[in-house]
Amino acid sequence: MDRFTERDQLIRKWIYAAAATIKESFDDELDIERKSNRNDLVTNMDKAIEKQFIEKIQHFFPGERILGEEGLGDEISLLDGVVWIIDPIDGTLNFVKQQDDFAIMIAIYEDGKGQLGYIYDVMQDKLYSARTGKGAYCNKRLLPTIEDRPLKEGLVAISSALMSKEEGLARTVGRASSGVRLIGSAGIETAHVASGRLIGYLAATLAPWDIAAGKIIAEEVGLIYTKLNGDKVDLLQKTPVLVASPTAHKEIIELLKSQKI
Ligand code: 2AM
Ligand code: CA
Ligand code: CA
Ligand code: CA
Repeated sequence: MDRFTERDQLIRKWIYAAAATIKESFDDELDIERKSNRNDLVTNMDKAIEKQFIEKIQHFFPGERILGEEGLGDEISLLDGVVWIIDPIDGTLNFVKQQDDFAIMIAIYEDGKGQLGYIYDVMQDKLYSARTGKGAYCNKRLLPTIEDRPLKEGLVAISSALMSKEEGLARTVGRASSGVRLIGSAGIETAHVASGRLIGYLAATLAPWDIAAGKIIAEEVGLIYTKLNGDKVDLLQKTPVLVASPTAHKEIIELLKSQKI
């Protein structure tokens, strides 16, 4: 058992405990605050779950740095050493409006390299996980390497922020693919690309905690995870993202170039 096996076992336990806390809160009134705009929300649950994780990490792994969306962890400007990246509730708007289609995400990077990634689709009870070099899983099922189909044979998810920024995008990508789907959780959408339900996912300005776990899982099944222009993702920057199977990825980049998006 190496040090990542121990972390893997603990993280799974912590994620299920966090999901139980969230589900138990469904009948309670939420305390909701706006962040950058009226669709960018944070609730008392986002903060409580992030706090739970941080306390556990600090207890078991004192000294390891933590980057959390709600800012209860550390200020991180370099990815040296072991860094935990946490999105306590991904899809907060879905959590508030639908009590569905939200995820808990955790990743561990070491010296900038992804090691462990987890996306837990709470209401579907599906834990997508990956350990770099050891495959990606949905619960206990090993996810096969992605089938490299052309764009026209698959469904594509687009974030609503990107849709409203680029009005023609859904039409362009929709016409070139089997169609467009919107869920509203970067984690769940990325997990669906990794499991083959979607052929690609495009999003505007995702943050490190939106990207960290999904990138590890996606790359483990052979997907290409880049910025919208095809450049490498810088994990510490907010960045537009395209994750897709290799052929579809190439096709989408070409389409975006020809549309000047
Ligand atoms: P969040 O719910 O953790 O904030 C919604 O399309 C997806 O984009 C969610 O995964 C959401 O994560 C993410 N996202 C990133 N930046 C956002 C923002 N400024 N406002 C709303 N959602 C954002
Ligand atoms: Ca948020
Ligand atoms: Ca998020
Ligand atoms: Ca979040």
